[in-house]
Amino acid sequence: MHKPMLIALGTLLLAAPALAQEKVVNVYNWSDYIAEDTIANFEAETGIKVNYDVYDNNEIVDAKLLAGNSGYDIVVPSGSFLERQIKAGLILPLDKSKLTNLGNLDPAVMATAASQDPDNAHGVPYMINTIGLGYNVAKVKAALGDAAPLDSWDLLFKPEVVAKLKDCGVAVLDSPSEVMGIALHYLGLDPNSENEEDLAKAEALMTSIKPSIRYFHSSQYIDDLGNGEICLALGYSGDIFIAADAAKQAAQGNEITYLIPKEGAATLFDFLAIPVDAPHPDNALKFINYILEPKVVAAITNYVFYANPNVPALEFVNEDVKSNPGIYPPAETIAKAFVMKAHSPEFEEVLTRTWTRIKTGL
Ligand code: N2P
Repeated sequence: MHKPMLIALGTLLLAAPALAQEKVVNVYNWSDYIAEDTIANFEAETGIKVNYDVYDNNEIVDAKLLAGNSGYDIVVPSGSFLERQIKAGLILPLDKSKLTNLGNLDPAVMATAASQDPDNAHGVPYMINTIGLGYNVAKVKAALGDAAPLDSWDLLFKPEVVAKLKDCGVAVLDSPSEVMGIALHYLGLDPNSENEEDLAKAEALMTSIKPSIRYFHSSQYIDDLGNGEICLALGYSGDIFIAADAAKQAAQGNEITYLIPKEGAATLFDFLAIPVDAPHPDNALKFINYILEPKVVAAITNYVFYANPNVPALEFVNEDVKSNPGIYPPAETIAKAFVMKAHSPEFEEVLTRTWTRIKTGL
């Protein structure tokens, strides 16, 4: 063979894998939502390098997907957001022939998920959350005495109650659709209402407790609750358990409890999904299939305290996690819980303006 041909062949061989698919996957996930070694284990097993970025708010991902060319191969939207993203053509249908572990998922969960992702065509349920209240037992009892409504959303939504917690610190998720949905539910209204009068009532409720809220943020409360900086947070179930665990490890006398209020909590699934313009969709499928392995997802649940819908994974979930009703809620809690639905893009805009008013007071 002549030398130039050899060079040409070499170039071709080098270029071929890059064209087929670079050994890279770009993952955009919630913060504190994976085990410490998941990524390293996946890289070692597949030789695919993971670029891993995190966020703590659905709206951020939504905006990136809408803008297009996010560069991400995997995103993890909550069901209500995924529902709208699918309708907007932003999510790639799954090539299920590549997802050999899909049968591990609980058929009941898949049936529920299909209400947001028709035919389960676009998303793989990853973790199940409730949204409730986390509180510092001693601090809240000291501030409120025996009258503390320790089983109810009143802890946050009654202005005269939450005012007594202002000094020990109150935090609320910076998540307009979820928090306003919960406020509507507390008022006895439809949490998914798009009626502007309903929204005005929820806004009035939020404004009435606003003077007692130290900040709106969707991940800062984990550390702050854990180290006693704040005493009450409206937050995601697993994050509050992470705070509780950290408080226990630190042994500084802070005991954190997670409360699913008796009036009912919001419950949701986050889904692994592939953006329609993902640069490495085949690697994304490999990543999803890896997460669907029972031991892999069980290790994540054990680390971040969110329940997963993978049936054979259950035997690898630690006993104290499995038996914790805040992580794997009993049927009666699920029955009282409510699910967020997708909002119309028009209502999202109204909601965003309302939320800004609540936060800034303007
Ligand atoms: C993880 C955040 C939980 C996912 N820190 C929110 N749906």
